[in-house]
Formats: sequence, structure tokens, C-alpha cells
Amino acid sequence: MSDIASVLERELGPGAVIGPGHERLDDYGRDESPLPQEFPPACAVLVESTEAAAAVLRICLERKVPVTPRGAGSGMCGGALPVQGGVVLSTERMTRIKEIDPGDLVAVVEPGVVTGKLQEAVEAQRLFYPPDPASLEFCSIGGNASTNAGGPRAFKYGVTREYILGLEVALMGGEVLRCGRRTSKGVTSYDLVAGFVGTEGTFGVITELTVKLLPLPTAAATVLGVFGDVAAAGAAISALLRDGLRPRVLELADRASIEVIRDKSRYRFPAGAGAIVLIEVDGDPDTMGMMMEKIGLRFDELGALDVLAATEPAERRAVWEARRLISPSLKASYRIKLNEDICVPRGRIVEMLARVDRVAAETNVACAVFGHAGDGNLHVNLLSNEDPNDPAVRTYLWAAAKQLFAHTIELGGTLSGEHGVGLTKRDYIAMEQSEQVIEWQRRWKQMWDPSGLLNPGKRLPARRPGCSE
Ligand code: 2HG
Ligand code: ZN
Repeated sequence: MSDIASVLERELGPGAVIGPGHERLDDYGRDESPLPQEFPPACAVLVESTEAAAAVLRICLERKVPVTPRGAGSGMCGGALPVQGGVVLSTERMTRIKEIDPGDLVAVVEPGVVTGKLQEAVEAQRLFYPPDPASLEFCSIGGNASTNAGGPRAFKYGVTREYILGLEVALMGGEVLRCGRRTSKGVTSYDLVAGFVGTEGTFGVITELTVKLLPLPTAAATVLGVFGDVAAAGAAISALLRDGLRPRVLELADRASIEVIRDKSRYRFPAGAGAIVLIEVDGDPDTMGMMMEKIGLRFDELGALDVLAATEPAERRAVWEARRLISPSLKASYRIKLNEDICVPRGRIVEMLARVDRVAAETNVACAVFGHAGDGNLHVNLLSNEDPNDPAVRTYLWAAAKQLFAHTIELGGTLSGEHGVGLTKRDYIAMEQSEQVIEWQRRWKQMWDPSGLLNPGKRLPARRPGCSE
């Protein structure tokens, strides 16, 4: 066993450390990001308490060993990959829902709680935790907070940050910080909580979260508009946005995305579906009914080939299962799936879809586009069946991604709407952000982690040659 693995095992007891030679160690060197290589750590530590997480961070600082926090490993940008080796600190065993309080409308949870399980638990008490990343059946709430995850319902309800009221964070060196509140409002301090959310474990390790809950909407229904092509579907989304309609979900999937799920899905896509707009409405049944009718009429006017309304839970579940299958099915259908996560201002969605077509035509790279189009957040997947280990192929695909980023930025957009930066996008953020903005982020990181050992090599590009460290 490596030196650090034995030290951690002595501190935390047998069973907490996955060391060299263990069949599961390699799992901690990969995640869901589109990278060909793995990054094996010296060991992985599966902590069960805040004290254990703090002890790992103390020992790693004392011994100058890099440490990479990890939730469920479902991230798509390499944020949880131990690129400099060292220790992976996994919170997968911290799975307690400590409290659900219907009076205060909060839940207090450990970071390893699977998001879907939290939703089930609160829904059993007629409460609602809205953020719904597509991976909700296996991703964890700590990982969601670390990446500020989104999901389809972000269109109406916002992203994870809006639901995190309080945090407990173990800092590099072993200090434990509790910040935030349990109240629905509060402006007493600088917003440290918001400052930790979305930092991909580069500032500290989240060990407890106080999350905001809402009353569960009385009803929800799903409407699907089928269009001939993605341009028509995009135009329909823009028209609905201009109408001021606020469903809880406003999603898009193009032909290539539909093709990979057509045979697997329990939901039968109508023939001729060149693109779909997926809408979900919620609220009280009367207003919901009116909204569904309005959307149906608008879809007809906008040239929909078909409009389907699903109100039965089983029917709605089938539609959602199909939607959640898009990402894994693309992954299974292509040897390379370089998934980008761009986000443009809502008024530029149609233009962005046209620019994606342009990139695909100019580079000859196959693309699938789907996702949270109502937010301007498009999952543009660059696909290839060539050898994933061929550096020339990857260079070519990343060049296409770079073109996509350039168009996104030209339209006033951002490189990532919900997946984060991690490793895969760190070298591109200078396309979007000024050196000044990047430098202030470096100073911020330095404040929480002066050693630079906590999740090193992520989020920020390396300093330009000639600049002082
Ligand atoms: C989704 O919305 C996920 O399904 C995955 O964010 C997106 O694979 C992707 O590109
Ligand atoms: Zn998504």
C-alpha cells in the first residue's frame, strides 16, 4: 500500500481506503467526461463523516498530497478526476437525510444523498425539491451543489444554487466552516454559500447541505410538439418565450437525438419527427389546463406536425424516460461523444441553432442537439465513430468545438450552462473571460486553498508564461 494510503487507513480504519491493487481503484480515475485517458489516484478514501473528511484534508496538507473531492462521478467535465494523482476523497457513503422540515420548508442532508432519492423523500411529504439533472437517479446532491447543476425544470425553478441555503464545508488543512442560513431570506453576511456552489470542489469539500423546499405542485402535465426540423422547433420555442408562457420545462431534441432513442423508448415517437419540443406545465389543474390549450394552439399555428398531451403519470414517465435516455444512448451509439453545454441569451436560440448547423457543415462533424433550449442551454454533442485514442481525431473534434464556442461567444453566450468547466473546458475559458476576470478567480482560489493541492489543475487555465505564479 502506498504511504498515503496506509496513513489514511491508520487514521480512518480499515474499509475506508481503497488502495493500490484494489479492483475498484481505477473507477476513481474516471467520470462521465469525454476523455480517452484515466487518471489513477494513489488511493480513494470513502469518508462517512465531516470529521473524517476534515482529517483527510489535514493529512493531505501536512504531507503535501493532492486531494480531489468526488461525489457520484457523474460529472461530464472531469471535475472529479485526480489529474495529479494523490487522494480521491469520495462522499458516496455520506447518504443520510438528516431532516425534512415541512414547517421551515428545508431539508438537511449529507452530500452523498442521490438527488432522486431526496426528491422521493420530500415528495412523500408533499414537498418539492425542483432541480432535476438528467442523471438524478445516480448523481448526488453534493456533486450537484459543487457543479451548480441545472436540469429541465431550471426553466421555471432555477438551478441548484437557488436551493442551497446553508453549507458545511471541510477546508484544505482540516478546518470545518458552517455558513449560510435556514431562513428563506437573509442578507447578514457576504454570500459564502453562493461562493462555494459551482466551484467543483476547488475551494472545499461540502459535508452537509441545508436545502430549500417548495410545496409540491398539485398537478403536472407534459406536452410534446413534433416538428419537421430543428429550425421549426427552435422558432416555436422563441415564439412561446415571446408569448411570455412559463411552463416548468421547455426542451428541444433534434432528429439525431430522437434517432438514438426511438427503438429503446417506451414512448413511441410519431413518424416524421424531425425535432421535438418538450414542455411540462404544473400548478393547479385549471390554470394548467388553460396553459396546455394555449400551447397546443400555438404549436398548431407554428406548423407542428403533431401535438401530444400526456397527463397520466405512466404516460409522462415514459416521455421522461425517453428524454433521459438521450445522453446515454448517444454515448452507446458513438465511439466519441464530445458533449458541449453552451448557453446563449434566450433571444439568440434560433440563430445559435443555425450556427450549430454551420459548424457541422463546415467541419463535417456529426452533431446531435438537445436539452434545455428554453434557457438557451443547448447540449451540442459532436459525434464520431473513429478511433477515440487517435489524437488527430480528437484534435479535429476539439477544433470543431472551438468553432462552436466562438459562435456562442459572438452571440453573447457562455461556454457552459450547467456541466461546469472542470478539466475539459479550462483551456477555453479565456475565449470568454478577460485575463482580469481569470486573475481575480485565481486570487479567490488562492484564499481558500493557498497550497493549491485541493482539486488541482481544474477550472482555471494555467498562467501565461512570464506571469508570476
Ligand atoms: C442532459 O440534459 C444532460 O441530458 C446530459 O445534461 C447532456 O450528454 C449531454 O450532452
Ligand atoms: Zn442537461
